[in-house]
Amino acid sequence: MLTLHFAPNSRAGRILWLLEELQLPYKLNRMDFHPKDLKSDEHRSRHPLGRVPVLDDGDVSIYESGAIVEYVLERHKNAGMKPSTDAPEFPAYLQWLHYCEGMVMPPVNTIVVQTVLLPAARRDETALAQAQKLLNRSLVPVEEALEGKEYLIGDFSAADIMLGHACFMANRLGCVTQEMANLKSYVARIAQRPAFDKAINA
Ligand SMILES: N[C@@H](CCC(=O)N[C@@H](CS)C(=O)NCC(=O)O)C(=O)O
Repeated sequence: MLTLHFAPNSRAGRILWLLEELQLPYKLNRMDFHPKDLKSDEHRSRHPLGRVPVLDDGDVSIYESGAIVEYVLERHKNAGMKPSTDAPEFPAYLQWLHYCEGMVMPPVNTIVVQTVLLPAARRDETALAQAQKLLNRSLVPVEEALEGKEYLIGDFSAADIMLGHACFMANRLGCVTQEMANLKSYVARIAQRPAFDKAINA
């Protein structure tokens, strides 16, 4: 049985969304997004930095959301959510899967720190403005890639689980502008998927 160590409003939602899309059975260890849970000895024994998501699968315990996505697709089920390595969409699939943590999430993290996590007195307007600018720039290629497509590589794939979730978060932070019309409708399309809805509201 798969066990997902989860906290709300976090990247753990990606894995919950994936498990729901694949209709795999799982147990959810729902923690609060709070140091009392995430930095406990018990959770640090699963993730040295006390972060989520972590997935347990029998003797296997794995962290890093992108790695967990690939692990589940390879070891359990992919239901067409990953193109085969010789498919023309495969390079774009890999690119967008990794673009999420590589390019989009670093400025998202800074924005969350500077607007939500830090007390007002310790916030840095310059760092916030830089991150907003960087996020906006990082989203431009995504906006362009979505032209004429419903999802990143055409059909829904695990690249959408990663980058689509990041785009949803960016939109929630007010960083997807009205001019980014493809991204706006992409985020709305994702939000309508029942599996996403279940994951985001867990
Ligand atoms: N690159 C990692 C990032 C994991 C991460 O930073 N998770 C955040 C939630 S989105 C977390 O657990 N933060 C708790 C903390 O920093 O104390 C992944 O994709 O899994």
